[in-house]
Amino acid sequence: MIMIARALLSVSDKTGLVEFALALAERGVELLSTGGTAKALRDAGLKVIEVADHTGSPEILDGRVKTLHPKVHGGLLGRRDVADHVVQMQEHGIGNIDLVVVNLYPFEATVARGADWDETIENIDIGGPAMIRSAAKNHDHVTVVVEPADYKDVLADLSAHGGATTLGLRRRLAAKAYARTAAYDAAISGWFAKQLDDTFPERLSLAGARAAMLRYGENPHQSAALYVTGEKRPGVATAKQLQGKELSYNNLNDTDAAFELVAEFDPAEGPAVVIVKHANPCGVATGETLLDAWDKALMCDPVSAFGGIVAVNSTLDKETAEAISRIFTEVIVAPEADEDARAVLAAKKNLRLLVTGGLPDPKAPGLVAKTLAGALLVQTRDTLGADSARFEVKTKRSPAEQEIADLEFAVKVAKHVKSNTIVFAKNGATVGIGAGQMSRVDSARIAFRKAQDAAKAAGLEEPLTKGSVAASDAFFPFADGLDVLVEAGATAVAQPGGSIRDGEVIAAADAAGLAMVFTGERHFRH
Ligand code: 93A
Repeated sequence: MIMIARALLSVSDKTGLVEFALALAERGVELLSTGGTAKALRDAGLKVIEVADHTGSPEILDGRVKTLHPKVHGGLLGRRDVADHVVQMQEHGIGNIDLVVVNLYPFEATVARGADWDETIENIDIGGPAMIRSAAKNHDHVTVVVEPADYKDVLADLSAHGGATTLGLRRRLAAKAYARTAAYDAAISGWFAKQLDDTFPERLSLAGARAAMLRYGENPHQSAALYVTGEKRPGVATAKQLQGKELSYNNLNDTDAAFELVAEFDPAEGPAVVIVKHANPCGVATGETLLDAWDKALMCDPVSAFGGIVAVNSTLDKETAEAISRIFTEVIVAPEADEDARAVLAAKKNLRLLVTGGLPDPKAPGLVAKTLAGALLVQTRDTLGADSARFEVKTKRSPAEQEIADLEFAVKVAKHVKSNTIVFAKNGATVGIGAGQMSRVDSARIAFRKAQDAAKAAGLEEPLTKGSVAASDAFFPFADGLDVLVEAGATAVAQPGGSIRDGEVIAAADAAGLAMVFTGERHFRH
């Protein structure tokens, strides 16, 4: 049991400080403290010893050196169960410090309010992180607290254990302490990178920086950072931002989704365009020209394309840039953008233009991760590409040549749509996308309904799905999903197969005169 006899408090955020210190003092804990913290405690009537008096060294250099002293760090790092440490500490007059309560100079807040260079530098805390790291290393003996939210847990532990803390709590707080110093240093390195790299004027430069703080996460009340893995893969993390506002968390996520999908289309086989909203494509097309591909992609779902992310697989040209800039677009990402395209987009101050210098290889191995409560779920990237050579025809009718090409296209897109996925495609363009539903039949209905809406908006009589093909990311558990595809006017379907009701589904396709192929390859994306 480690009884808390001496605590060192040095905090910038003084929330809850007095109440916490009072509770410690009532337990007979001796309080050491730095200038401002000591004053706050003394003003509240508490008895405090200044660290300067404890060490015999005054705070110097405008407070830059307050706690950087062997009497502080020896008191934090000395092991109480190693005889040699105990002897050395006695020799040097170093007393144990059992509890450290530190929160750091508000570097992030200083940057956020737009402080100048000198003030920002002055807000880099040195002594605070040093104490946090010393105490956390020696958590076998020392308790470290880095934010007011943890005061109550420490007091509860002390009450429950007669003035001592448990190893479990000390370990948890140590882990949190290193997470705090890591995030703090990430914020500092991100700020430096932004200052030094003038090719990324509006955004934190990522080259050389391990992490960049983002303005906020998926929502404004969440904080966020971008950690660069260093993988040499053209994409958002290594892109050059040529113009526009700082990329948000959602922009980064959606732009990545768009670019990874467009990279499935080899530029040697022709231009391709992807429009993404909320990480799902709402229009994907190949075309004779990039402009042609854009027009076809936009046609799929012009309502959702508003405020979207556009990815192209080849050099962005003037005509396409003009067409894209006619609708509100958040981000354009391209391997390259020519001078004319750049000039066109320069007029759209807020639009972010990213150039990546190339396309990622969709077949390159790699890892993807997501978090669970208390765990990290990691898997290899889905590198399986669509290939009609692997299609197995299951129906009486075989798909025609154009149908096969469109089925391959639809499977490529389906891989990048959140499950359950139904993708209708025709002549190298999506004409209806149903994403992210809990039942496959609902995804089919949504894709069909969107195709009806798009046709209406374009003044066409028939839904765009009439005469199209469809791909499903996973097998049809029942024939009901297939019935919707028939109703929508699809003539051919690709799906992995593997359901115990495959027979019923094939029979329904035959009854409607559809051609159906099994890919044998599932592309769940949850
Ligand atoms: O300037 S420092 O990096 N040098 C130090 O030796 C030092 N020791 C504690 N900043 C230092 N601190 C920080 O001072 C703490 O992390 C805390 O944020 C702040 C508390 O100062 P005060 O008690 O004077 O308000």
